[in-house]
Amino acid sequence: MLERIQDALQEQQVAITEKILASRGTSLKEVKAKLSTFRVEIPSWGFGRSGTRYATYIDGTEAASPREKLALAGLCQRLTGCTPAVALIFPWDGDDYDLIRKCLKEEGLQAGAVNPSSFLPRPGPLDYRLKWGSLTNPVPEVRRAYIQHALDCLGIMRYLDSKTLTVWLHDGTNSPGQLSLLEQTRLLDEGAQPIYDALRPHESILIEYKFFEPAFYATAIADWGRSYALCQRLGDRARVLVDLGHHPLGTNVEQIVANLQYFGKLGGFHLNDRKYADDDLTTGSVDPFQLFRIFNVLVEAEFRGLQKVNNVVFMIDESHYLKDPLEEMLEAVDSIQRAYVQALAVDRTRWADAQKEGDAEAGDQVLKSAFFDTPATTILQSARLERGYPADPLQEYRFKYKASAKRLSVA
Ligand SMILES: [Mn+2]
Repeated sequence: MLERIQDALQEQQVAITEKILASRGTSLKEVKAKLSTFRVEIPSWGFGRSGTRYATYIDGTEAASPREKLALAGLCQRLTGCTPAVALIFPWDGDDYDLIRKCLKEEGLQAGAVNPSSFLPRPGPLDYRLKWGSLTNPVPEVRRAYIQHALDCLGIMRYLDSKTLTVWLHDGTNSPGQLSLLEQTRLLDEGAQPIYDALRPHESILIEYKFFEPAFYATAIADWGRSYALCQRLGDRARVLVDLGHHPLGTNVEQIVANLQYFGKLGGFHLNDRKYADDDLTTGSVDPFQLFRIFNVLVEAEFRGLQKVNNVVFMIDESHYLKDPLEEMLEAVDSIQRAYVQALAVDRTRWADAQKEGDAEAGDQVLKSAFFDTPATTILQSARLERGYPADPLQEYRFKYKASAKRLSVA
């Protein structure tokens, strides 16, 4: 009896949803079709335990080896059907590339973007001297060694069937006298060139920017302008990576996204949320409306024929010292899909009319209505069930898998 009432209620909800979407110029079928091809990469580093600046609180349940991390990534994909690729970082993910390839295959996953790390000291020329940077290091031997590391990562990328190299440099200075700003700019442009030149036609490089940390005076790639200039100089296959937390507070991130798309230089995202600086909090946990505004630009860019949403690389980049890493990942995926659904439900005709009339109030009502009044939960649950995935992946994990999570993480 109860089940029948629930089914009837669900049917009613779906019928209302159909009506709402129709009134906005789209349909449930169309939104579900978009959702079914939408992909988010999850990072191997997102399954370890992150720390604060003061300590890392290991409780023994976190995944440590690549095998353990990829097992959780596999579970994430089985629960969401939306995360088939895993972004990797070297040398953090070790040097057993055969094992990584084997584990990816066993879990039904693909390799996502490959990240060379510029910041981890290791034996050889990339030792403690990395504290002066990688490509902008004053020591030529260190610069050459970092370029070689990036080229080695291109080799790993090909071995794992990935097509994207993602570069973030920790380079920067901590005081005005440390390095000439003109020299820093020259070293960056010159150092990045041989890495770009080694790319094959179907491969691309995404260049991430961040305005401070670990350097506190002048970061080598501090903002989207510097990343854009570098990509422009390198060539077509170099594009900008936007990490949502890497901006000064108050920055209009969706406007940066729009500009990059207009100029054909948006490569992808590192998705997370923040309150103060590069906080790496769960995507959509602090400001879901910003996430919606960004997706609104992405959907509009596709609508205008500028760039398809599926040609943007979406990667989660969060750290967590409190939440269960997989729960956090599932929460993030849900928030990202939700923002996409809300953006798909923006009434494009009504919004365009409001803009032509100069009616800011009507325009805002169109966006607010898409954000607040779209039955996103019904849409997401119905789309997931239709594809054979749990309606609520986070609850499914908490109540069906969590008891065995420890076993999974030490398998
Ligand atoms: Mn990032």
